[in-house]
Amino acid sequence: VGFHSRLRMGEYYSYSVLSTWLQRIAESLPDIAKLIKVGTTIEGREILGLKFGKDTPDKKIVVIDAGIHAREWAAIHTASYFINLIVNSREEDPQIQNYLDNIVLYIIPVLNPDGYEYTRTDKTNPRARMWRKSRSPKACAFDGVRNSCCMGVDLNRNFDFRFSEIGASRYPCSEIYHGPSAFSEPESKAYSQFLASLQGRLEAYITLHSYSQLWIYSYSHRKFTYAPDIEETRRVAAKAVQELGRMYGTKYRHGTGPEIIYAFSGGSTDWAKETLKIKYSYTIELRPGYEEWNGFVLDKNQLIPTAKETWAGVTVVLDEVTNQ
Ligand code: ING
Ligand code: ZN
Repeated sequence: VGFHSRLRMGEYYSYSVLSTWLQRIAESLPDIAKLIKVGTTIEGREILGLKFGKDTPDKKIVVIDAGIHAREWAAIHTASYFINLIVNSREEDPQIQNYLDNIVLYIIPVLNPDGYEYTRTDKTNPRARMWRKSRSPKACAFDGVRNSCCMGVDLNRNFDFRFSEIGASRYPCSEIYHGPSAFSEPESKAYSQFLASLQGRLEAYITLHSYSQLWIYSYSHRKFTYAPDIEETRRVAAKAVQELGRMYGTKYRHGTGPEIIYAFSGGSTDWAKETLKIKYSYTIELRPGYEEWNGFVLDKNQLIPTAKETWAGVTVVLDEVTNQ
């Protein structure tokens, strides 16, 4: 494995370093990894990911992403850690070998690279670190007092599932601005098309967020409104949070959005569950717990434990898909 195909884990990296890293992995390990381009952001960055495992038409597909929200750095680190683990531990780890042989696994570590790069400018603009949305141009709306104009769309409110119904805002200056219409944004539009292109074989979709230590499933727009396979969805989620907790004792709760946090619509997992009819569709909120005040800034010494325990939970889903 050559230059730049190894990154030390437990650190944060720029999107350009991460992109080069993904390219080098694909170049040096063509038998197990392929570089994929999901689409292009509003500022012109390529949304890149890796596809692991030899693709044959009978294999089931799992997609894992992170970084749809710019400030959720621990999620981006966790997805990067998964890539690093697959690349560097596959020879000693029979479980990873099993995945590489029997399923196709896509990992897209940064869905919103424009936003992520913006949060990395916090040295010159202290407020930037807490940016959540994309970096789409200013939109304006009269908010009752004045006409207010702001940049960015909450990409996890821009999916075509019960668009704008609940837990989302029509004001561009809101953190949870849903955008002018469903899939109005190039990032969410390209990603939905990418996921849709896998339909039929896509068995699991997992999106990593932070924070609150939650394992969330569908549907999240209304209480007591469940998606098909709810029993199976709950069973696997319960097992996943149990396995996750076995490592360091981290306590997760599982349930639909309104059951355990709040109702919202326009998110990627509900859209994927309903439109693509995938069996397992989970939003995972990583460390720290919800009682923490500013959990988006996770101490560096917690990054590797966070990623390790999350992998333990995610392997429960991967095992279900692999051994079906
Ligand atoms: N949280 C998710 C968000 O998009 C969420 C919360 C996801 C709620 C799924 C309900 C269902 O708001 C973060 N931290 O972004
Ligand atoms: Zn988030």
